[in-house]
Amino acid sequence: MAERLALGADDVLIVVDMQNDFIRGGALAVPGGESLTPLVNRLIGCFRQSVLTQDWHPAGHSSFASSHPGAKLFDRIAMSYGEQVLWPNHCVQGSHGAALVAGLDVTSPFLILRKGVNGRVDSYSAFLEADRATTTGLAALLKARQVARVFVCGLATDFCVAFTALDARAAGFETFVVEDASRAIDADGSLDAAWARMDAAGVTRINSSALLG
Ligand code: VGL
Ligand code: ZN
Repeated sequence: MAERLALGADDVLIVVDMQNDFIRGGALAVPGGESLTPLVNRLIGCFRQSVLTQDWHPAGHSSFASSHPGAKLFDRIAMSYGEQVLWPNHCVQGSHGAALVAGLDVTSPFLILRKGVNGRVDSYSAFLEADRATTTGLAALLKARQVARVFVCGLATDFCVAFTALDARAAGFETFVVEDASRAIDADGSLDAAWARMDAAGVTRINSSALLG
């Protein structure tokens, strides 16, 4: 059995993008996403500090295939900041799809961080936008709150969870991804690639049993 991790005041849970568009019936449904909420709520209950993120794009966002005439869904195109996957329209600010899923514990987390709000730059990560320069301020906020260890779960393992975990690690936090409390899009080998990057960066892969017993 895996080692049990004791949690303390310097630990934070980041729950990534548990939003209607990423579950069954949503614009960019992640397989199994709708089944995660009870487990995620149990995890939130284990942490003294937790943060929710919300993908929050203006209409016509540059990550939407519909914003690029002639482009197809899931094409990869070159943007000023690097490669961008073109997604279906999703998580448009104020829409039902952008709302946090029903039943998610939105009471305990001290922060709901909205990201991807710049119409021209995507932001998978809760820490840095895709230009790799614009910060959301989250690293500084967590450091000011004495956070040492960051645990990440939610949607999707291979995109927003992975980028958030990689940036947490790069910001100097000991970082864990709770695998069974996350679900992946897994297109074109993206899940294997994401785990390879996380392993190489020193992000630790755990299951919720390490936290819940
Ligand atoms: C996400 C693709 C586009 C995610 C967000 O939450 O993983 N993926 N926007
Ligand atoms: Zn998005």
